[in-house]
Amino acid sequence: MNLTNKSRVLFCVLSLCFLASCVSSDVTGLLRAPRLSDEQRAIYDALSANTDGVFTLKYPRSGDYRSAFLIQDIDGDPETEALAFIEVQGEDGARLLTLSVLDRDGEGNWRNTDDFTLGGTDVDSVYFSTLSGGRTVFAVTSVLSSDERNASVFRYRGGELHSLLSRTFSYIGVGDFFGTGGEQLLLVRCDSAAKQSWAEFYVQSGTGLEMWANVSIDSYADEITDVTVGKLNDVTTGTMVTFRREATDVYGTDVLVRTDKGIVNVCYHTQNAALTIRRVNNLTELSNPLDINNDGIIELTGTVDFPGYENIDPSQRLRMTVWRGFSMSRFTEKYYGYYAASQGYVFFIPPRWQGNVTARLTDNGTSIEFLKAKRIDEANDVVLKIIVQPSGSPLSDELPDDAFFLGENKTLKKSYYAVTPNHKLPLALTETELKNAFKTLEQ
Ligand SMILES: [Ca+2]
Ligand SMILES: [Ca+2]
Repeated sequence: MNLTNKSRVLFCVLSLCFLASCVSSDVTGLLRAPRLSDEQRAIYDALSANTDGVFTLKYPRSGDYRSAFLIQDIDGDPETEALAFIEVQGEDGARLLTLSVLDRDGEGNWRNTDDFTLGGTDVDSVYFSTLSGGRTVFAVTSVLSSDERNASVFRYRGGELHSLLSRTFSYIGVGDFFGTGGEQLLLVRCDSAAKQSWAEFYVQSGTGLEMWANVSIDSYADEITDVTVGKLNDVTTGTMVTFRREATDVYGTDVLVRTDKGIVNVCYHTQNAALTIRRVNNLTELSNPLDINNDGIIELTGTVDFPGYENIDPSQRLRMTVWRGFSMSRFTEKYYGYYAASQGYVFFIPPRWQGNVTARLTDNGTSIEFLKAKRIDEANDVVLKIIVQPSGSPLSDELPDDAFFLGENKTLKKSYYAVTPNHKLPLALTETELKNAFKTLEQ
């Protein structure tokens, strides 16, 4: 979005916030509103003329476009058109969520040209894209119920709206998902009853939309929680779809890449699937695919128990995150670590600790102690404690004088200190090892 459009949208939001409060009370007063531009007033009048003045503005709940009026060029002619989201009363008294398109006539006056009844009660979000075609198409998503949304995709040509697609979905996105240079529309759809999920990619064709690729997603996925697009290695851009399995605390990520056989899910029904499973609980946070070492390549994540937790109830197990790279259809381990997104940092387990050191949370979960493996209850074997302090506050009395400053997360205003109770323990880390292992996660 360029600055001009941004200011337009902002203006619409400001104006329409005002409009919304007046729409059912005093239209005459509204027309005298000094903040209403001539264009805004003309569009509002055209909408009123088409609905006998009985309508309610509906604001998209999320996304980049939050106004009930969107002024955009949607057909490729030099002029802008207006999309309006309103609720009107149908003949049987039902409330109809309606997309109304307004355009200028030959004399430059705004008038309604077409309407479309969207399913559902509220507009969720709006997307504009050329979808690898010459001209803009747009998608409007609407809320059908608390857990169901519908996407409608349109093209506007010759003064008419053409509906190209209408489908329920779990996730919608528009972007260049595989580094091909053109944009696709992605709908991920989960049918948990049938235990089937799909990632459907659409592009524009001469007559409408065509499905560019359709890939199966994990059979147990029932909610899409994250979609990350990025480089998996020097030659591959992939789309990583993170899902929750059947409302449990188990999450996984399917990795979609473009091959000479088309778009392929390298995790589906392969051994790779288990490597992206994350089991989260009150002690273990969910880690999404991320470029954890800032080299431009995304790392995929999985979880494993810290040593010694194997026989403890799963809800009480502290788990390590494993970061893996992807190349030649295989995942390879890169790092193990304690991922503390809410505290704003990650601590990578040094290689000589692996299998030899476990961990436990202390101080209401804000601090972590690392200690010799299989001795979770032995306080004397703590080789490192990481303490989180609010930045800028006087240091806690509990922080020893020799605490080592690890870093600061300026976004979260937190500072991190390493305390090594016994430097003589063979597993104690040097300052260099500490610096290499610690990383803040700036938002
Ligand atoms: Ca136009
Ligand atoms: Ca990386």
